[in-house]
Amino acid sequence: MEARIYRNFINGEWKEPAGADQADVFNPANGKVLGKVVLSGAAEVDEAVLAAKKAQKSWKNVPAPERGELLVKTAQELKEKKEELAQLLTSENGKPIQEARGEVQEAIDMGFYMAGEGRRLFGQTVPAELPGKHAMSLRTPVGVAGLITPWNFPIAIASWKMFPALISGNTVVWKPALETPGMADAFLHILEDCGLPAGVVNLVQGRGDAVGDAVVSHDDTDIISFTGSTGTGRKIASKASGMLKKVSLEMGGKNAIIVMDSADIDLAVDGILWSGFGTSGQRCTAASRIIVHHSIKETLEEKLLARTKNLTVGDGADEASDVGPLIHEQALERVNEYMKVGSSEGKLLCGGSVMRQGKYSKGNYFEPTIFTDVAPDARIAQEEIFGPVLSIIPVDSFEEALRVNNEADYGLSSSIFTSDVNEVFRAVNELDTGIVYVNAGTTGAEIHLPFGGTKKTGNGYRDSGTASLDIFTEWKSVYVDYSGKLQRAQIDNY
Ligand code: UN1
Repeated sequence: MEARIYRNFINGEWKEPAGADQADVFNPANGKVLGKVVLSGAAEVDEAVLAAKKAQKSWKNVPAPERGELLVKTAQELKEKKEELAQLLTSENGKPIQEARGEVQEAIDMGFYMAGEGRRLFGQTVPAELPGKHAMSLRTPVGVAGLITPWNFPIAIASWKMFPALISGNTVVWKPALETPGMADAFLHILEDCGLPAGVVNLVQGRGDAVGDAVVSHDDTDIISFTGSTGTGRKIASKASGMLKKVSLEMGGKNAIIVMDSADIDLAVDGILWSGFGTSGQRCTAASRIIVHHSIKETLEEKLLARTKNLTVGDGADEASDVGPLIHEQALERVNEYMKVGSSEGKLLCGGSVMRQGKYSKGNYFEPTIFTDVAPDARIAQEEIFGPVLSIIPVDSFEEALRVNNEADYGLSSSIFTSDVNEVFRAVNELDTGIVYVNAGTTGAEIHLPFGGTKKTGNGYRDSGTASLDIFTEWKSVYVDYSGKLQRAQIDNY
C-alpha cells in the first residue's frame, strides 16, 4: 500500500510544495511508519498568509452567529468521527485510547462552546458622562492568526486556538507539530466538509525551524498563539514582540500535588497515578512533584508503589494499557538522562529504565518511575522532564508545602489533597499557579474556564474559556454623540 502523504491546505486547496522533502510519521508504540508529511518552507507560509489576509476581509464581515454555524457543524462532525479520530490520535501520539477519546471530546466541547460565543462576544455598554451620548465597547478581530500547536494534545489544543480565532473573525495559518500531522489533516478535512470558506484556515505542515519560524516572522501575521517548550516560546516571544505582534504563549509546568495528613490517601494515590503517569507524563499539566506531609509519607509510598507496579504499560491502542509510549526516541533519551540526575538526588522507589524487552522492543516505552526523599531544589524537582517520573518531597507542615509548591519557575497547575476546609481555602488563595485543584490531581481542565499559568509557564494570556477571546480580539471603544452639539468630555460637564 502506498504511504499516506499529509499535505498542506492553502486557499481551499490541498497541495504539496514543489520538490520539497518529506518526513516519515511514526507510531511511537511500534515504530511503524504511518505515512509521510511534506516539509514546507517560507514560500508555502507566504502563500498561506496571503490567502488568510485576503479571506479575512470577507470573513470578518460574516455575522458572528453565522460564523458559529461553521463551528457547530464542525463540532457535530468531530462527534460523528470521534472513534476514528481517537484511533488515529493514539497511533500518532501513543496515548491510551481512552485518553485519546477524551482529547477528541475536548475539541468537540470547545467547538460547541465557542459556537455559542458567536451570539455573545460580550462588550460593555456603559453610561456616558455627557447627556445625549452613548458609550460602548466591542470586540473586533485582530487579523491573521498564526497558530503553532504541540503533539501532546494535537486536536484539543488546536481547537482551543482555532475556534476562538474563527468565531472572533480572524483567519488562520496553522502549523501543527511534525509528529502528529495526520490529526491536523483530519481536522482540516472536517472543517472543509463543513463549509470552511477558502483561505479562512490554511494548514502548513513541516518543521518548526522552517514553517514555525516563517509564520512568526511574516509581516502579515498579526497574532502568534503558541503552545510548546519554553525554549521555543522564548524565541517566538522575542521575535514576534519585536514586530509588535500579539503573542500568546503556553509553555512548561512543574506541577505538584500536596498530600496533607488529613487527606484520603487512597484518593490521593488515584490522583497521583492519573496525573503523574497519564499520557506518560507528557502533559503540561502532568504532576511531577508530590509534596507529602511526613506523618503519612510511608503509608502513601507503600500504596503508591503497589499501585504503580500494577500499571499496564503498552500500546495505547490496547484498551488494557494504562501507560503508553513516549513520543519518540529523543524523548526517551531525555527522560533516561534524568535517571542519572535523579539517582544522586533521591532514592529510586521504582522504575528508572527504558523498556526494551519483548513487546516493548520497537516502541518508546519508559517505566513509571518514582524517586523519594528529593529536596525541593533538586534538578528533578525543578526541571520539566515530560515523562512518567515523580519526585516525592517530604515536608513538615502545611506552610512548608505551600512554600515548596511555589518555589518553582513554572506556575501552571497545582493540587492539594486535604479534608481540612481552612487548608482548602488557604491553598486556593496562596498556591501561585493558574489552575488549582482540590482533592483531584493536576490534570483534567475543562474547556470553559481559562487554561494557562503564571511565571515562566506563559506570558499572561489564557487559552480556553472566554479568556481566549482576549488573544484573538482587539477592543474598540465607541462613542455616539446624538446631542447635536460639540460636547467636550471632562470639560463641559465639570
Ligand atoms: C496540556 O497538558 O498541554 O487539563 C493540555 C488537562 C487537559 C489538557 C492538557 N484537559 O490535562
